Amino acid sequence: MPHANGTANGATKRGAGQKILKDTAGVVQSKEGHEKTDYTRWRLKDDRGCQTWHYLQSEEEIKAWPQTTADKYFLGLDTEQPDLNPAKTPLEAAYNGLSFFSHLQLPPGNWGCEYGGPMFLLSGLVITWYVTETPIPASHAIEIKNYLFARAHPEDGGWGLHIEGESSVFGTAMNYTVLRLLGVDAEEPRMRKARDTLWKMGGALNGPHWAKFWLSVLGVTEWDVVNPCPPELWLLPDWVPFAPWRWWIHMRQVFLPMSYVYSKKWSHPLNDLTRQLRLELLVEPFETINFAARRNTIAPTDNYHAKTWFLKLLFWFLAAIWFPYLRPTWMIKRAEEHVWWLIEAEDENTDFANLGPVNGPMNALCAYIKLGPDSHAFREHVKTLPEFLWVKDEGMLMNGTNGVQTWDTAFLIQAVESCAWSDDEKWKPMLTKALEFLEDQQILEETRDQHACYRQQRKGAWGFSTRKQGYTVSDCTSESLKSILILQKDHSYPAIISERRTKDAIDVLLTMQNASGGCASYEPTRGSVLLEHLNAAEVFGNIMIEYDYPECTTAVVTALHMFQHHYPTYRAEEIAAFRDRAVAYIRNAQRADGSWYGSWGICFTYAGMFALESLACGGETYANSERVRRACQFFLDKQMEDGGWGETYKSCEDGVWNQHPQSQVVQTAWVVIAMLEARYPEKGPLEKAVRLIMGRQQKNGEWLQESIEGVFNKSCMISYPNYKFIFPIKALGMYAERFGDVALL
Ligand code: LAN
Repeated sequence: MPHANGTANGATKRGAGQKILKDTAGVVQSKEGHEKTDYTRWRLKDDRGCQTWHYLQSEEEIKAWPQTTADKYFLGLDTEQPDLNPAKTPLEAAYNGLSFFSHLQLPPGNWGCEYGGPMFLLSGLVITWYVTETPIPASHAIEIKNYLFARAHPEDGGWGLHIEGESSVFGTAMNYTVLRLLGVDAEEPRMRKARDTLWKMGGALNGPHWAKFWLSVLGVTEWDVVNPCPPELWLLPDWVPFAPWRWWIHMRQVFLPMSYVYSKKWSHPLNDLTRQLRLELLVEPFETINFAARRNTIAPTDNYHAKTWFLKLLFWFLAAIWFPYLRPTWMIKRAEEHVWWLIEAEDENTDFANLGPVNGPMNALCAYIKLGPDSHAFREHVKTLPEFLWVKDEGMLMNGTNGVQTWDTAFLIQAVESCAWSDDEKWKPMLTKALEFLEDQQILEETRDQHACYRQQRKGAWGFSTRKQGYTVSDCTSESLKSILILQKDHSYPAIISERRTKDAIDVLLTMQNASGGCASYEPTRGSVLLEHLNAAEVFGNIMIEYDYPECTTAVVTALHMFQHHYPTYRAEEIAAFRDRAVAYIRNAQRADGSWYGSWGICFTYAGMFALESLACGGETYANSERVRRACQFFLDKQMEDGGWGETYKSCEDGVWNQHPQSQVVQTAWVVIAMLEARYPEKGPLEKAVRLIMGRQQKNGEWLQESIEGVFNKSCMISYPNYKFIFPIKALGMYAERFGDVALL
């Protein structure tokens, strides 16, 4: 009989920090005693898009595996890229930018990058490693600590939901815990400062649901503090309006393993360290706390989406009546079995990569609980989890997905095309490799038990990162398809993706439209917006169902448009109807002030670029559309003195434009592209903007990192570091095509 504290599942009592493997060659210690690895020893391996970082130990290894320019760039080391001929014209600037960026292409043909931003991911991973007693390399532990300290809030020493956010209980409690598990002393000054901040916010019991979940797994809090996650919801028939299969995929795939662990009430056995953590994270003595009464306490900093009274009532019923008195044993058994079946299917369908960085560690924990530390499934998880990790100048972080491979590669191809360089001998080898990568990443078959696992059609689709992860995304499929059509049909690149395979992609896209005409991200919307009343995560908005997004819709519209140009007879009527309805959705989604709200990039500048592309694709431009003129006016009103545009991430949180004090290269490029798509007639404002983009370029062709670019769920920001190359290059190319490649600097 497995014991609730998990001892029967392989965990043993101990009081130490994380088990650490000693790969410490080259590690140095500062005067203050802070360790740092030797950055010349780190290498990124990219095996068909599966990216892992390795810390080399011996001189032989170092000789056999030299550090590449890309490695050096990611690590913040000198890339030794020469100064280029100073760019005078837009195309010269694009050329210099592409010269630099081409050195970052990885051997399989893709681009990669850090995909950080969220500050709640590492904790899931490190707690999972800790409670499963998985040893981790010292190099990793050292650099995770460095990253977290580098990203602590400069004033209060805490952490927010994301790297640019204000400190919150979620960020602070979880990252503080990570540091302690990795061996940092509670009395180290930075820890004391973070703890003070946490205590001012009321301690960990004022954290959101996910914080309470992980701390209960760790054994620091009691399970009574976690709002109930009944796995029996998975037994509901499909017609039930709130059945989990209708939820947004990221929510249901997180809820899945969470409900399993919750049902087991599995906790790591208490030891000296976790006993100590109780004192550090909780402001009251553990023994005096009524955990059940703290299920809904939450600090204002963390309460982005307050729970409704309805949800609180539901939780009360589940916690006070259903779980203790009504829940039949047969139902527990069936629910846990079914949930475990779904978890196994997810593991198998993704080769243990899992949908994302939250359900990845949770599924690993479930495999450990169910099958034990020596099971095949658990060992595969341990091998695969490092694919989420990334090393940069500040240390090691956890990416928001297992990479940005397909997405950035598809966009780069389109940026080069905008410069009319697809046939240029100089760039052909780079583009050929990029094409080969996209070919390799197209998903070629459906999942096991597609319908029973509630999976969207995927044969012919592309995902955001890799084929192994294997989740259809509407816009990733579209952008990849467009890039392939550009190279294979508009230019004479080898037709390595057959006509049938492009049609498979179209078949998938045609399943993605909502009744509104818009498209969502992973699958069409499956539930009512009323489900948002069940949003229990507190820290995010709009997470319970799929919504229509101008960005995703545009990508699909433009892909269908391009495809039809080459294959006018294939499913022609359906495509035409799809396009009309999609463009009608885009028109509808415009706000009175001419803008569109962006859900995946910050914010109005991002969505405006896509929406105007959709309208242009349907022949709607500045000359013939009041709507387009309104959109251009919205941007013109926001242009800054220096010619650029800049909005902060607060635009996403508040839903209204928040002016950034500094113009941003990426957002400026988005607006230039938007206005060119709209065929805005005057050169003046665009020329000024292009000058700004060119002026910010470094002598070696690169642009430097500015503010964070991306967002999800309204409140969490995420970095897209390659955008500072891709979109300026595209904007410069489009500008030159329209207004001529004349000297501007
Ligand atoms: C992403 C990254 C890519 C992004 C685009 C393709 C840009 C978008 O147009 C569609 C949605 C998608 C695929 C997307 C969805 C949500 C993701 C996966 C992320 C923003 C990256 C990280 C985020 C994921 C939910 C993070 C884990 C957090 C949870 C709340 C589960």
